[in-house]
Amino acid sequence: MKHQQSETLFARAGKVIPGGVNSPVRAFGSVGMTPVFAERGEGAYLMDADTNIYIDYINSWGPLILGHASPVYTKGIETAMMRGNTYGLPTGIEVDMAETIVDAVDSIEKVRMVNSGTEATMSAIRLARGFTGREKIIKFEGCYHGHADGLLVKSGSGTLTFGVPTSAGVTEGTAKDTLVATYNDLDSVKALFKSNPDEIACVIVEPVAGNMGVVPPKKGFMEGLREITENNGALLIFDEVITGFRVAYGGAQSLMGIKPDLTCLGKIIGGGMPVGAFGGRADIMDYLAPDGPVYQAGTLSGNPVAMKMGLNTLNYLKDHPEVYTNIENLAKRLEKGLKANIKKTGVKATVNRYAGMTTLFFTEGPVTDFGSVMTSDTDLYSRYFAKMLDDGNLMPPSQFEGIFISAAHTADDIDKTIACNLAALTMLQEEKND
Ligand code: HOZ
Repeated sequence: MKHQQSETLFARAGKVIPGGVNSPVRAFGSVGMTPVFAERGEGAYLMDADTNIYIDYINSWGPLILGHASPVYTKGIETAMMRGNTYGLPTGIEVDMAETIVDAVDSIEKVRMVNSGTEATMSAIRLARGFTGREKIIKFEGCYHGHADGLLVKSGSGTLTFGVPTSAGVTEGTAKDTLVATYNDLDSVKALFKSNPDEIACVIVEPVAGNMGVVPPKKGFMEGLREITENNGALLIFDEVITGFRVAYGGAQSLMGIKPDLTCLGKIIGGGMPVGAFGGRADIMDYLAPDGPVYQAGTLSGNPVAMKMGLNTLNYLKDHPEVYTNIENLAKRLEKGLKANIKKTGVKATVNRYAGMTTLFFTEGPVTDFGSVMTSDTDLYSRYFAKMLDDGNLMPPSQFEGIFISAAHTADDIDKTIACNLAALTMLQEEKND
């Protein structure tokens, strides 16, 4: 495949945009390639600037649950824009959106709209601190909650990909209030509560880790977090920016039967527009200004055009619960195919899956936490990525991200990918034997 146009664009971009991209993972640096520049998308397919066409498994990193350019997202959007695309005043559609979210997610009694997942987690943490009067927080190694200072400590996603899990520019003062526990290890959480009595405001967690690759929670882990936080006067925050409206309409919490105190949302709720939200118990949410002392604001928060696209998506998902079973069935089909290929070729790899979220790790597994994630062979992943790309499959350009399947993918797409995966794994095994 030729990537001439993408290379030319990347060279231009490098002169005016740091690293040539507006978000680091997009630079394809960890797979040693220049990025593919997207030209257009349709359903499960993406066309790049060189007119190469791929089955897309990045799917904008999660928002596109109905695939690219679905008319569902954009229905009535022109009318909404022509009416005025921002006011800095409250609008009826924000109330519709809040009612829809409150109705969908059991633990959310009140919700505030923001513009990104980062804003959602950052604001939820400030609120947890304001509400409890405590300063420290617990996060898990390898979990990523956006790029606010206090959360860029031993985090995942791009920070892991580029080897800066604790970012430069985060002050020691800020980092010291972020305590780091091990995912799927309740003892590590208990130990932190024991050594920091009455100091921990909240535990923030991805109910299904998706930013160190997909790592599902072990049975009892989320229940344990609920119990520990309750017993210690701390809040439990679910970061459902990825899992919200993806693994189920009511989020991962609906599948797990857990009620966090606060939930962070993003991605799908904007239907592809930059939208985030955080919500939860009314007594906590009422601590926000203007009613309470915790300040949080945003000129474009609840933007009417973004709300329209988000609501179009959520309303469709509510009316079409089969989307979730279809996506999960496709993910199961992929998982089965990949596992069979691993067995056939003897490549040391393992597949993690939760609902429609999947990662193929180049390590024998099991992969249950940051430590086991880090045993993955990222060099093998890079070679795998390049071969899959060449054969028309756009996988995430990092070992530490998940594959996203949309409602637009078909069994035929998945079968093509499984066949390409077999070719790629066979190639890797032959290279190893040479
Ligand atoms: N942080 C996102 C992946 N978990 C990547 C966002 C992007 O580059 O668009």
